[in-house]
Amino acid sequence: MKSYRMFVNGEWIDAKSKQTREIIDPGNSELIAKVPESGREDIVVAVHAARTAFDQGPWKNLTALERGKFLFKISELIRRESKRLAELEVKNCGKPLAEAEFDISDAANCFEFYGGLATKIHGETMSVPANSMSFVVREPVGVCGQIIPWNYPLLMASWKLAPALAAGCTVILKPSELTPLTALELAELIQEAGLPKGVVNVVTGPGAGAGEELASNKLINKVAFTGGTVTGRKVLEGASSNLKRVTLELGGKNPNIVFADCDLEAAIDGGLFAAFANQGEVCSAGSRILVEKSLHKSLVDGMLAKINRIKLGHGLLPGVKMGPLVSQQHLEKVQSYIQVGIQEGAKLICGGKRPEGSEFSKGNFLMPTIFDHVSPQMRIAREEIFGPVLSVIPFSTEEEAIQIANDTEYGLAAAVWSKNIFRALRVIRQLRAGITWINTYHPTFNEMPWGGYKQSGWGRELGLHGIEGYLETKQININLDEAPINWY
Ligand code: TXE
Repeated sequence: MKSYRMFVNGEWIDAKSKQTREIIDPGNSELIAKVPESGREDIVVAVHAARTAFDQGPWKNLTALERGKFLFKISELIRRESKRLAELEVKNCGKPLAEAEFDISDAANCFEFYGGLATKIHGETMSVPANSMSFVVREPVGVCGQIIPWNYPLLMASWKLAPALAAGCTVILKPSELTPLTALELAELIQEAGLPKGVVNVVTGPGAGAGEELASNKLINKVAFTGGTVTGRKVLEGASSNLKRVTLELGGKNPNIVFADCDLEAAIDGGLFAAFANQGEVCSAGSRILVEKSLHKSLVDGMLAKINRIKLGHGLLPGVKMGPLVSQQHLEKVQSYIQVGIQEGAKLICGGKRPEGSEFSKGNFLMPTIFDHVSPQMRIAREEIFGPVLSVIPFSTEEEAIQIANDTEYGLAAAVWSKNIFRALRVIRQLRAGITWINTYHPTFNEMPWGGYKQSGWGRELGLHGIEGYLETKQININLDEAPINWY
């Protein structure tokens, strides 16, 4: 058991209240760490540090190349520590080791991508009258509050920090109170990389108090949030205090549309991976499979034949493909949705309960669950469950598939399986979602924008788009005539 402190203004400190929170391994209920439980007053201290570092510090005045080199260094240190970070991620949030290894490597890539992008932030010039010059410069938006969730702790920290730092911003990052450990380890690496004090501050604490202060504090210029849609709305309300810039990456109820002319084996595989990777605790999870009626039975039978290959267990055990849910409370929420599905009359065809065996008794395990014959109006087809629960919804025509797919308040991700490229692209163009796939599910790249339509959020992370949210735009007009204009 390790006792952590939090990283503020280049120093490691406790919460003012001295309160701590116990961090539990969701796979065996063991106490793995204690972290400071900060409140509003601790956020205020961190905000002052970030404000001073932005207003007076050297960070924003470094050349882009110098900032970029810091990001390359952070990337290198993440790679050096990748084994330890991956194992810690598994212990803290439950995911299988292979998935955590992927996340850590992706986090390193993210810092590298934005390290390179730092030197490619350019302004504009325009054609103007001969007696003037006019151009546009991009400047860092300022002090950023960043609030992240528990499903991809280090990766989400990286998606938030890397573009902000590349742009020249300073940051107060708050990881989820459930999964703060790899963010604190990252802060140590950032310290080792030698960033000036106050540029990155990592504060641990709950949404109530600490998170609310980050959203509403008037010295903060921008808040970036990933989490549930209900919380996103509260962050937005808080941000209205000073009309700070806001980006939101929220939930999804993503349609994975399977046409009869697809490669069936690939769709079976892709359907399971879409729904059950990371225990289904993924905003972009393919939690609704829409299947053409003529393929319905074959797809369902195929998934049932393969589902036992999803080996459950503690994420550090060899061969495990699905770990525990992040917390007892979250497990109960997902279980309650299974009861809702049964009551609504959907047909539970596998899972729906906790696995048997003493090795599972102390963790928040839940079997991968599939409901068949789900109607689009059922709650399990409309609400984000954020666990290993898949709804199968049959459809008859392409038009009906599109209609069902778009009949949701969310618009994060969507996929189409078909060998007919005309149909696949035609359907994709009709879907109201920000991240889409054809004949695959989940792969995404640091170079590509991530974010949703409708209530799945505001703005985009990653890629060239991802840095936009951390930049202001200033026009500079220069008069080349020395004489007064004599307007009056
Ligand atoms: O997330 P929250 P929770 C969805 C998923 C899940 C539901 C609730 O459906 O079941 O959200 O999960 C901080 N002001 N997603 O409760 O509350 C909190 O401390 C400011 C989707 O764990 O959204 C944490 O750091 N901050 C999702 C972060 O917000 C507040 C990932 C996320 O917590 C706050 C996770 C407040 N009032 C859950 N309240 C995705 N899109 O990937 C909480 N927080």
